[in-house]
Amino acid sequence: MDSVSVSFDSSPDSIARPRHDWTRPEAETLYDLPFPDLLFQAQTIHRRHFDPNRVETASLLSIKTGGCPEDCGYCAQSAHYDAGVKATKLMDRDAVLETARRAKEAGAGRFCMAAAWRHPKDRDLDRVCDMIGAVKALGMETCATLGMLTPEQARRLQQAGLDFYNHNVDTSPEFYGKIITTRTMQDRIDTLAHAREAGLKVCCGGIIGMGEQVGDRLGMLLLLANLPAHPESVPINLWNEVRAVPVNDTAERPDPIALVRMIAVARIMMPKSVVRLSAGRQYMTDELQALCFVAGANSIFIGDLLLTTKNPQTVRDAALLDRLGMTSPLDGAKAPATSLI
Ligand code: SAM
Ligand code: DTB
Ligand code: SF4
Repeated sequence: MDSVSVSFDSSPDSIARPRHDWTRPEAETLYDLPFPDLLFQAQTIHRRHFDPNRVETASLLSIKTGGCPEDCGYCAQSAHYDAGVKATKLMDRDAVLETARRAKEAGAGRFCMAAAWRHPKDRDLDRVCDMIGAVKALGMETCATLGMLTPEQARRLQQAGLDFYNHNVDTSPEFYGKIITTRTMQDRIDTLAHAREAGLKVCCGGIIGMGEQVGDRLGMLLLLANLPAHPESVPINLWNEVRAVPVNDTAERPDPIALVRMIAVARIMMPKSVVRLSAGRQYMTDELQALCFVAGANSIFIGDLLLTTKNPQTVRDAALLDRLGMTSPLDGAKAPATSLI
């Protein structure tokens, strides 16, 4: 690997055009850089494209929980496992809108509506489109994650005012089959293409800590960075523990330094993408989160509940960002909320 060099062309042309031809040896070379060199490279690139002192905030709402026919081995909402999550029907529009209003007041810039579906039925999509229009009218960015989409469904969501579609690749192509059998990686890539072709911005990332190797984490980043267009948003989730799901048999909490290295490599390979430190912040110290921000993470979920699992309290997030002298939409929030639900 010593013979591989990764060039950091600083010409205006290279800054304007992110690469889509990353190789595994290049990703490994970056990952293995001495930590100060890696963070310096990541910070340098981060500063070209973003305010380095600012993080975005998004809030999540599970608009339809549990009973999902998919067998994702990490997920509390799969009907294949008994994680103790009660299945619910699709929420009604007014309840969703009220939660979005409170999320905005608490300092969320984006509102992400999640449903535990393999794919939406057209009848349900009508209702979700209605919710999207109403949330958008509050002046928030909108995101939805509803499972696989047809090209037509993606177009309808875009026309309803949806800004982002979240659909994760979850892990490397090689590790994928150990975690999910009911949906292929190609199915996911097809849905991402449908979202993209419909004019939606793409939010796509994955999970670490499920027992994968560092090579798998880099394999996931290579897949994302070599898509025809980089996802505008890249969520990096640390597996949030859920009982009675298969991932319990293989899960291993990653070394915190390995997480920072991975964030830094994501920042370098996808220089213009917002990298979200997503699930799993409940296990992270303030110092680790601070290092992740230095490495190029620039978005978080706020609110003490993600979908079925915990997230740090918004007051703690606001205090951390304040101690770091960083800005976020939390600064303008009316009152720091302890719960958004
Ligand atoms: N059902 C839809 C789908 O999977 O396409 C959308 C919701 S699903 C919960 C969205 C993503 O959340 C998953 O793809 C996975 O990356 C992440 N996720 C789910 N459970 C998680 C857990 N326990 N810890 C960390 N991330 C998780
Ligand atoms: C993403 O990558 N992380 C969010 C969002 N996209 C939908 C979901 C995290 C879910 C964590 C597990 C849970 O709360 O059930
Ligand atoms: Fe269903 Fe999404 Fe959970 Fe997979 S991650 S089981 S598709 S809710």
